Amino acid sequence: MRGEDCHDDIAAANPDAAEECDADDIDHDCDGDVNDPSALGCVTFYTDVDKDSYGTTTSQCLCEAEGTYSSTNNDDCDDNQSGDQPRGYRRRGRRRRLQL
Ligand SMILES: [Ca+2]
Ligand SMILES: [Ca+2]
Ligand SMILES: [Ca+2]
Ligand SMILES: [Ca+2]
Repeated sequence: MRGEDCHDDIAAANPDAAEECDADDIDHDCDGDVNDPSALGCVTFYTDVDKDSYGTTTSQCLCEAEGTYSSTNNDDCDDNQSGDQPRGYRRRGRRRRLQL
């Protein structure tokens, strides 16, 4: 089943066309999604959950950074969201003895 032409004024956009990355957010293949993953001209982005600009090996080819797919490298060896090192222990305030 063929979809209808979503951009009748743009010859490069029709249900048989391949999605292309473009600055004008044209839905080239008429699937309702502009600049789909793996579109022509896409760039590989890696997930960077802790936002230190170093990504992991989880990747998608996208037209632009999207969500956690924001890094162009996969150099992060530790991409945990909390940048803090785990504390060994927490000092507790002294408990007051309750006299009964
Ligand atoms: Ca068209
Ligand atoms: Ca599309
Ligand atoms: Ca497009
Ligand atoms: Ca990271």
